[in-house]
Amino acid sequence: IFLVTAITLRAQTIPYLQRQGTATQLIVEGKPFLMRGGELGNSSASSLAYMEPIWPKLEAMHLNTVLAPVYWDLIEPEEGKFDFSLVDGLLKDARAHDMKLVLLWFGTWKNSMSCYAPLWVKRDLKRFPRAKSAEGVSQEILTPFDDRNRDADVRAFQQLMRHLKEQDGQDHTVVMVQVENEIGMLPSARDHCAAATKAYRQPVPAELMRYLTQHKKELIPELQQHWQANGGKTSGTWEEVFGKSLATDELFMAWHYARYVEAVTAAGKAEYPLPMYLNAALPREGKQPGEYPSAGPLPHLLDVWRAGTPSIDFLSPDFYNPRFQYWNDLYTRSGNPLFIPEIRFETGDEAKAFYAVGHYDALGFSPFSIESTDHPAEEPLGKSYDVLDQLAPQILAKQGSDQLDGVLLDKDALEQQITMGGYVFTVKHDFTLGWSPGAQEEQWPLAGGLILQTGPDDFIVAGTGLVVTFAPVKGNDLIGIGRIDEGEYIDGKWTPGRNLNGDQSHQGRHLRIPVGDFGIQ
Ligand code: N0T
Repeated sequence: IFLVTAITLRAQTIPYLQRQGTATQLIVEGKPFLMRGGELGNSSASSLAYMEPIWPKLEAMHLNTVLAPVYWDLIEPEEGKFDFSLVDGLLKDARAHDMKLVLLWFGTWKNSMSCYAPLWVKRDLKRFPRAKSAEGVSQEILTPFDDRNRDADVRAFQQLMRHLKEQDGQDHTVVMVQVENEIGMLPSARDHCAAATKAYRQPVPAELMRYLTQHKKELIPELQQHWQANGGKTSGTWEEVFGKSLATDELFMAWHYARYVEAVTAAGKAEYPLPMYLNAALPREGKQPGEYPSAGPLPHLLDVWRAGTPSIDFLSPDFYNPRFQYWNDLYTRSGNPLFIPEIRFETGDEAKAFYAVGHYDALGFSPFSIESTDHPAEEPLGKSYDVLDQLAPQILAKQGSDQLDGVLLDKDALEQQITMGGYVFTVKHDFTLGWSPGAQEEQWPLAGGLILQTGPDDFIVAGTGLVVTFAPVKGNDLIGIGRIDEGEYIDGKWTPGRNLNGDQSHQGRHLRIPVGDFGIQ
């Protein structure tokens, strides 16, 4: 009886984050959960009928998680009168298709703007004041420098989380919540409304100064430099402590956005404490604050957001520019777990998914506008997700350890080495084999995969477009291939297909998963 009770209680715990070695994992129903996700186009979830033909597509691509917006204007059409029919419909349909949901709170800010604020907010410029540009022009952006804006969002988000607890507190269909969407100030680095300028002339808040002082040794270098370049003062106005610059404007703005978001998040978590995170639009190179959506949860502001939003669990990048490794490296500093809530849905995602999960221990991966394909069964992403689905128990068991790693290869980065279990694995792009059919092509698809150690001399290689050779860590002893089997995990059980030898292993020289194949060996 005790055992049964313990299991029942365990199954009823709300999803939460848990450290495993150097990784952070999402625990759902007591077990780690790898999100094979996709984000819906912004307006799709506003109609359950529109969603109907989408669900089978998501299933065909082997998703287990859908990122779907909840729209403030639609759930609170009149102040204080809530309509959760869309949310309830989404919960019901997600359950029917065996999908988990990550809900995106399109509240005060959506890609900088306040387009999802209800009409009763939009219309009342007096009660709900807007941010202003440096030229004093009002923007369709609710200013974070007014408690009435914040409190309106707080009340709505609170109701949403209370409703989720009531409707989903047992089922746990919703596993995480994103608070707001791509917060960022435009077209100036900071808000210039009167309240903002007043706040700007105040001393830097003690909470931020305390955080910076206490974490002085492990601050991200960009912030450290910005602070130290001006003498590293521990009190004074924003200009006294950080100097007068666009970067200081941005830092100031980030702090105030963060405080607003913290109030919203904390109020929501007090109702129903699901893991909550923020996402950011990544700036293009060479842009100054104000020219890109500024002051959002960007890597150079990581510590400011950490200090300002203790209730937020992690910060996440949205990928619409090509520097995948660069931004992931920046986002995984000082223990920030990686989750990719958005990435342009395009060729190459199928390789990046393996890399994110294997190399960065990502919580999940989620291309944007996931329903936009007409051929879901042929999508390469779906083939990766199928492999990740089969391997999830093994991957999740190894995340955070040195028995799992990932690779990402293209024409500019043809090979990568991984040291694991006393061996060096050299992983090359399949097209580096001159006889590979695509080797002569101008464009090479991305190749990617992961390696996982299952025993002293046993490894799993999974992915697409890879050729792997083996060497000892030291010396020049001969390291050979004992045996290679391809196969599948069916209901968690390894089911071998061919034994790969002869030409398939280049007479024992390498392991290969050709471009176009998605395999487990
Ligand atoms: C994303 C999506 C959606 C180098 C864009 C990306 C989504 C939002 N914003 O379709 O609107 O809701 O989070 C902004 C990145 C701009 C492209 C930069 C090109």
